[in-house]
Amino acid sequence: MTIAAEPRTANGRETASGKMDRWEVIIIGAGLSGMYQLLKLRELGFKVHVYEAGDGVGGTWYWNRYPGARFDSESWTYGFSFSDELLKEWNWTEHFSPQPETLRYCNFVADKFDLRRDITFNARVKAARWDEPANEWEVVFEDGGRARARFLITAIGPLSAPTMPTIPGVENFKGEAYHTGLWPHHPVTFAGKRVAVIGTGASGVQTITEIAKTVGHLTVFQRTPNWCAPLRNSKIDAKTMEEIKANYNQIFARCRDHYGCFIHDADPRNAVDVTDEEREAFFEKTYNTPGFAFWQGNFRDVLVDKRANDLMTDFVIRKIRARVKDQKIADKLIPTNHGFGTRRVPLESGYYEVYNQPNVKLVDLRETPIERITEKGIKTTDAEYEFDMIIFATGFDAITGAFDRIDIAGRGGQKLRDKWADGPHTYLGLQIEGFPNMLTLVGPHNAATFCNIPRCIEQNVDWVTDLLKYMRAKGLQRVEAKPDAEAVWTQHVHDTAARLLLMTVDSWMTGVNKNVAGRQKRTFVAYAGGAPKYRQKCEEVVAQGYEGFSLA
Ligand code: N01
Repeated sequence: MTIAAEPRTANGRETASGKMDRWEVIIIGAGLSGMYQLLKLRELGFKVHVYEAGDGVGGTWYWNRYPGARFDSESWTYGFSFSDELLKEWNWTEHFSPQPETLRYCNFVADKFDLRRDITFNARVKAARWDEPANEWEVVFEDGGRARARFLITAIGPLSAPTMPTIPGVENFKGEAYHTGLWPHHPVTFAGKRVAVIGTGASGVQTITEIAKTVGHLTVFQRTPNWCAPLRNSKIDAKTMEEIKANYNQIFARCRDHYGCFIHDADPRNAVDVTDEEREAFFEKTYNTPGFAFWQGNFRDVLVDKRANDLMTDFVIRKIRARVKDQKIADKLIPTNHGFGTRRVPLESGYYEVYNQPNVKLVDLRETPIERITEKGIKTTDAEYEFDMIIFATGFDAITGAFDRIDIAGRGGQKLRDKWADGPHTYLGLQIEGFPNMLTLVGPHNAATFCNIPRCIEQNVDWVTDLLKYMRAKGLQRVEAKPDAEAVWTQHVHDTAARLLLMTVDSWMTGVNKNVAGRQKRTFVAYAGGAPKYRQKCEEVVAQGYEGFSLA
């Protein structure tokens, strides 16, 4: 069994093996952050180049083309805000855009700003090494090609290192096998097939709901159930799109003020302070509002006060019970080890109803764990199942995983993966002591990982662009976080997360991935202080002459 995206053909510039390219700035990754960073630096006349592992732009939206993949941010809050022209020209057709439309958007941006001429595709970075005497980075590609630059900007995404389960025999299955995060480019059909899905995170929930519409028979292998909330997607007609365009300024201003840059403001009241009737009515209202309203726009105490969270959780239990006919199946679908919203909430469009279909079976791995994967299917402790296809919706080595997959060596040959062995240490989630001139867009400890991501990408990219502009103006060639600034920021990240209920449960947000050695201990890998506070801190650092950085 091989899981890999299609063999790829280049549509950009080729990396010739044995060749050495030279730039002022290298960006790794042509997802949204890499594309915008390229544009900003190119506008300022920097000699900048992007290297991308795939054969097209789009990052997450390039790789995650599994059935049912779509936004859970409102489309019109997700697009880039930096260009009025782009905002005017692009029309979203659904409030929560499906993956093919989002990938079209990424390509539209690349075409409009003629980005491809500065991107090399099919160039997976294998290693990056800081050359102290030369004061520059050398990057090595899988095909043996090399490139050098004064600055290295990682735009490699927080969820871009897919992980397979460490189940014995996983490589033996002879049927079709796909990972949601490496979905092939050719059409995949489900009609008449016996399909298994392992994993019930956001990718699993979307995939299961979509393929249940056409599948012959579906078996879902669930280890930990997740709390889901309804997405409530709908089409955007031409008139609504015009209204959205007329209101973009207000929409982005509202996102700017929100903790995670969504349009769902938390209610200023505490769930524990209102009457039962008021609380129930508000829960009902937000549950019926599209998007993350129920999670992000709920009472202000539901994610920090266990009593409030229990009330919210109880409401969702009643919803699940009402939607699933067989209460024994509902029991399995209701999480018991964490409260609502303390893990990333998958948004769904008929997920629970899938389990009312006669051709869908739920296997609870807490009762009957998988023993091994066989040539024909999956063997649990109580049964052996045969399948035509297995879909691995088993997630990612999140946030630090994509860094670990590149052999990054900084000053004195120190390996980044060694420095981060017990969790990341960063300054502002943008720079790392010992790794001069390397900037990490959407890196660990950065508010962007916990955000309606393009909103925070724009902040990250603008900040990095200003830094490079400042350095050029002052004739500076080297930037590196000071050890004490890094220690203080890292401690602040941990302190900020400590009060959150999400620190009480294992998930990718708390740095846990049972399929990856060394990822068993909880450590908060994003920044939980919220985007407005993060932005303020970044601005203060600049106002103080890049306080906390050594500039030389
Ligand atoms: O990954 P996950 P994901 N045996 O880690 C299970 C974003 N996203 O790809 O919880 C059996 O959430 C694992 O079980 P457990 C979003 O931020 C966004 O679904 O470890 N099961 C879990 O159920 C999201 O949070 C969108 O017990 C195994 C699942 O696999 C993030 O990406 C859409 C197993 C992994 O869930 C990651 O989501 C999709 C094993 N050995 C994703 N190993 C949008 O809507 C793992 N599992 C924009």
